[in-house]
Amino acid sequence: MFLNTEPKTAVIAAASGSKSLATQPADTMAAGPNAMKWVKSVCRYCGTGCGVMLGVEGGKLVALRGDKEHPTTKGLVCAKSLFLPKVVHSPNRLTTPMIRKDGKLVNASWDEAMTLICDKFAASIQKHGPQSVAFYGSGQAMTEESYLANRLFKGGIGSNHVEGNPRLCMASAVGGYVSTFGKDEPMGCYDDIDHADVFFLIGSNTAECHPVIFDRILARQKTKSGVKVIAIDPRRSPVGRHTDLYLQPKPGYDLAVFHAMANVIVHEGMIDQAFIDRNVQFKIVKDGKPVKVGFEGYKKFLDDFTPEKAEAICGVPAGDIVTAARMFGAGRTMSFWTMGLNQRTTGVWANNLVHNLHLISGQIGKPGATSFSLTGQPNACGGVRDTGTLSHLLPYGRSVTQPEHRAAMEKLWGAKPGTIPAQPGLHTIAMFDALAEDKIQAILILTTNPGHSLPNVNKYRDAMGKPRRNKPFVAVLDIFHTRTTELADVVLPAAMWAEKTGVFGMSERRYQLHPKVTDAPGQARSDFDILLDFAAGLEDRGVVPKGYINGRFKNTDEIWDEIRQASMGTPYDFMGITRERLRQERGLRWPCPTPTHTGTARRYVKGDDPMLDGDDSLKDGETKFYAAPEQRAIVWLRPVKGPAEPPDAEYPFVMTTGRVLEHWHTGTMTMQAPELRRAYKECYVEINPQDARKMSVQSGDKIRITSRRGVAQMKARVIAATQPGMVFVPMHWEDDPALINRVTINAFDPGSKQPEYKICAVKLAKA
Ligand SMILES: Nc1nc2c(c(=O)[nH]1)N[C@H]1C(S)=C(S)[C@@H](COP(=O)(O)OP(=O)(O)OC[C@H]3O[C@@H](n4cnc5c(=O)[nH]c(N)nc54)[C@H](O)[C@@H]3O)O[C@H]1N2
Ligand SMILES: Nc1nc2c(c(=O)[nH]1)N[C@H]1C(S)=C(S)[C@@H](COP(=O)(O)OP(=O)(O)OC[C@H]3O[C@@H](n4cnc5c(=O)[nH]c(N)nc54)[C@H](O)[C@@H]3O)O[C@H]1N2
Ligand code: SF4
Ligand SMILES: [Mo]
Repeated sequence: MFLNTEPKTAVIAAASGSKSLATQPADTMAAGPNAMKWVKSVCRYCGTGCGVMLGVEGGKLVALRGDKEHPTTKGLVCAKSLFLPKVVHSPNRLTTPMIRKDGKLVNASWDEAMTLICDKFAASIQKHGPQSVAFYGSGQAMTEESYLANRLFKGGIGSNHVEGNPRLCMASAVGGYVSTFGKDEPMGCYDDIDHADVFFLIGSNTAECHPVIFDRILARQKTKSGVKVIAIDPRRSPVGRHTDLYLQPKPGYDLAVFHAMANVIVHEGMIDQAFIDRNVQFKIVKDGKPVKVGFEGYKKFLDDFTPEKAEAICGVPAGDIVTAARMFGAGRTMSFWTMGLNQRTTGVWANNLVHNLHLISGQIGKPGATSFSLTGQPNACGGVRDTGTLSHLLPYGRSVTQPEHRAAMEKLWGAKPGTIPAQPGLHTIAMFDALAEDKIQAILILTTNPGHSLPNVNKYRDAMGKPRRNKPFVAVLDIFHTRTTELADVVLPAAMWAEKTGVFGMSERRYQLHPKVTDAPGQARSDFDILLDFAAGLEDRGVVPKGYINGRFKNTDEIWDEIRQASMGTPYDFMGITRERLRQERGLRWPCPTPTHTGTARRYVKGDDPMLDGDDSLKDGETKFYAAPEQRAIVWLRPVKGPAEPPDAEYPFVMTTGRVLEHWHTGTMTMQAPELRRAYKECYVEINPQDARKMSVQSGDKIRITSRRGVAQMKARVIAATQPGMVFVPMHWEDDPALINRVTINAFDPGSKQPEYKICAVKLAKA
């Protein structure tokens, strides 16, 4: 499924189209003017952040292989990445700007397209104020791009309507880390995998979505006897082939399992009392306010969640819950989770409850014991969460609601004091709702495809594209035509990944540079350069102060110094991650405050985290949650609540949506590689054999899926993966009638505002 790539493997040759590569080791190719050169970079796709080597020949990207010298991914890569050269040099790339005229997109010059965008934004700001314009970005944009857009919109225009797809992906994990530990981002690292005895995989199809991490887990399973893998997912994903215990709760009710595991851990003496006494506090929300309850209060709360009571709520056998808790408590445990936990109306609570298990058992801050949210996109962490490119945040742990945080950023940015609004801007769903109501009048969308990926997408496709008087102006930057570019007023062709230089920050806080190794096709330009021109255009039109951005940074290298400065003195401090070091080294993990610091493997741990240097109250290896209130992490007593739209008589099935190994999100990139496209002929819906029998459905039959919001249609795949009463549909197919987000729900977590893609009620019919 995934490959430890030797430079000789046939798979690389197939991916690259290079004949010589199949037979020759990399180092023997360095002869002649057009010889293949290998350049260190980072994979374009997921938050695992694999180190890769790019084979460049005659100015073209012709091959990709794993980077064996990479300290944490060690030469491993998965199938998707091997075909990146085909994506980059696809003949379908966008190469010219386009403008909508008489309802049709027609080619235009850069000058014409940029003038139109700047005119539209400036007119909207002048007529309706800064709150009438918005930016919608991505965890796949480079750090420098997201930072620049955030700087421009919040500090230049004065609009906090700055969002990005990490809201759909990581917001609940952010909410969980911030509410439990006081600051965002995991404290552990991939090295922990080599020390763990137990892996708890929660709502994470790690085998298909973070294959290289999964491979490292399997390697640990092979090399150390007694290592256990537990998974919890209502659907049996390919992870199940390698687990010791697989819990399948009713969709949306796994919170009961976490509480019941805590109950067993407490009652069977698997707690770490000394750790709790030093590092933990217990809180519950009463009348909208957090109240301290003490360990005794927590124990009493857990009485409602005995394994038997939990079984009644979530359907997982009590005995399995006990077994899971005992496994969890017995060794060093690493929890990994992804969208099964985050994409829920109870996403933040579910995150809190996973942290609880680690805090009461002291399974945190030790090699092999940590609570680790896996990031989806390659730069959701470094680019969006850390730079604060979301509507309520400012860079490096700052918030728009804190006057001193706004003042600090206004000073660094050279913005007029008072420019950054004190109110959070609109979160993603609210932003697209406002677009539907024509309250946002102009939006810039970059490196994301919301016309395909937003939930309840019918509504938001209309918001962006339905012709009407005063229809908001929509500008989209992409590398291919998509379900969003088809709705846009202006489309700009962007340079991608290997065509530009920038920083990606992945799950374990490692910042890595990917260099430009080839030119963008046609007239395509980097998003960074496009944003610079956009800023200059707004300065010329008087809606952003002159010189606020124009003339300050020529390229992404130049803005990096300001980005480092923005981190200085915060718990993220990476003043030591200089551009030179990024070019030389295989990335560095923050905090990394000085140019000689080697980066931080484990945060909050004395002797490792530089933030605790000089704290004499601690011995080496001891933990202090210095970012949390009173420097104690919070164990939250959260109620168990089901999904927003449980199944009922009219819509009796639960639908969940997700991913497959070979494809990336909306498919724009992976569908370019015939090898990947061939993995699946078309979209499908997984149906449990029991349900299929009742409906007389066989694999291959066409199924119509209807929700309260919309309809989609695809072929049945009868398989005992989902439980009876539940179906699963991958999100990657863009063509109707398979576009599954016409069916999904836009209900969101009240804290994180992350939508509940994982659960909605549907009915099925044979089409
Ligand atoms: N091949 C591939 N890899 C990717 C991506 C891709 O598109 N393709 N995308 C990347 C991105 S951005 C992301 S966010 C990640 C996503 O990575 P994952 O979250 O691992 O993938 P998904 O398939 O979205 O969902 C995982 C599982 O959540 C389960 N789930 C549904 N409801 C519940 C529930 O109530 N409780 C629990 N515990 N689980 C539930 C589903 O059954 C599903 O198997 O993958 C990243 N990696
Ligand atoms: N039903 C359902 N829907 C989901 C989810 C789910 O689990 N189920 N998951 C959600 C999650 S977790 C995520 S992260 C989102 C992802 O949703 P999207 O971000 O909308 O999906 P992508 O296909 O990754 O979109 C990236 C776009 O950027 C373009 N692109 C690539 N490189 C560049 C570049 O350098 N510059 C520019 N300008 N464009 C570029 C690509 O062609 C593509 O159109 O989907 C969400 N939607
Ligand atoms: S696991 Fe993720 S980062 Fe690594 S090669 Fe695969 S897609 Fe790329
Ligand atoms: Mo994601």
